[in-house]
Amino acid sequence: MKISDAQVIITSPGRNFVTLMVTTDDGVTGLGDATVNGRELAVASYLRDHVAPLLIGRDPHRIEDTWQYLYKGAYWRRGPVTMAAIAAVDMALWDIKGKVAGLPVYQLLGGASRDGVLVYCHASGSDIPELFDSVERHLELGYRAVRIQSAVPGLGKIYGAGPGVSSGRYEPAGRGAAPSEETWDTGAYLRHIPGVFEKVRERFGPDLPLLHDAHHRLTPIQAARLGRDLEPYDLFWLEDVTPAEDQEALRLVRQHTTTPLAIGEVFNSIFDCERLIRERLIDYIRVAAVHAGGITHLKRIFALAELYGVKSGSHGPTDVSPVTMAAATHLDLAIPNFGIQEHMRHEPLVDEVFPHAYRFDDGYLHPGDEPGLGVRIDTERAARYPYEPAYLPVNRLADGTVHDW
Ligand code: KDG
Ligand code: MG
Repeated sequence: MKISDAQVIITSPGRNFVTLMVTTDDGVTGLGDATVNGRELAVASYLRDHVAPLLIGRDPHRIEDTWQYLYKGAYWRRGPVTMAAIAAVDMALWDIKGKVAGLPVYQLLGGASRDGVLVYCHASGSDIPELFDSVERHLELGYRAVRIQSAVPGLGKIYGAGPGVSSGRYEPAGRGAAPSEETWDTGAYLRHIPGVFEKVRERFGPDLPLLHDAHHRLTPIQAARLGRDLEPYDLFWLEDVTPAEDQEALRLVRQHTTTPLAIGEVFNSIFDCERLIRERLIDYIRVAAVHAGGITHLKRIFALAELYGVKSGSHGPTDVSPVTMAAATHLDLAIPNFGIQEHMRHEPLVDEVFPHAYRFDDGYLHPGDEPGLGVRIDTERAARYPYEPAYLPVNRLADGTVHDW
């Protein structure tokens, strides 16, 4: 069996997705996600111009060898573009292997270690009543863990919360030639957020697992204070408190708080997480299959994490495609140190372009039992939605300084 074709498909059913479709000489196809939000065309070019031609004629069953070939063989290692391209190939080859074996990918990974994958949803609001409505709506849908985001008085719309942001949606601020800009004030945020959690706990009780994302916006000492101030509200995790490239920052945060810490959605290699895991500076590692080298590399990261009592918490926003959600769910079902999986519902149009076997039921995701990853792409529908430039917003302080997020 040989790879005979590798096509890059860019589609924008409400938002952009880059998908690799690998085909073998006996007609088996595999899909991989290569979407890097706001930088989609860079990965598409990397795949089309530099990777697809190298795949032709290769044995699709040699997943590890192909991974090493694309990683070590390129000389230029790591980085979101390279690792998303490798991830797409990797997912597509696991998909093919599953289809050839007649087994869902989780069976190839050792079989199910649990019956379903606990997920958390996103609730947000401009004010407390809107936030409560959002939490209630998600609980009615069956979610058993909820991430809480809130607008901050005095600030306008901030990423993922605030006037004009419908809860559950977490998209780029708009499609256009340039990113929109938002204004940020860490002091106002730190004064507001603990009160939000106090009210949420009063309303929804002590048992509901609650999470929060600080989007890398705090200094270490600010993050330490936030973690300490949130301790009475018993968070499941506090995510991305400091800029992720500064691994040492989390040591300081750790010294001041017992609030569990999670980070990793912007990581693309085991080397980005190794110190955080080995020195037990975090509790959950949040790498995504698409941004960190696919199933093969995530498996390696989670195996390292297992040694140190760190659990998985894969990134699963709407800007990763259903192919990544499927890859994550297969892995989550199989690994021993699964923690939780992020789950934002894609818009119905996205699910029409990417029909999938994974399903949400009563707070849990299950990958389904179709051979391979269990996701298809409807190429005719995909072609109806051409690429549109879209960017994440840029974050500035009141004086105009560009700020982390
Ligand atoms: O593309 C960026 C988004 O995926 C990210 O901002 C979402 O922070 C996020 C999350 O936790 O889902
Ligand atoms: Mg996040």
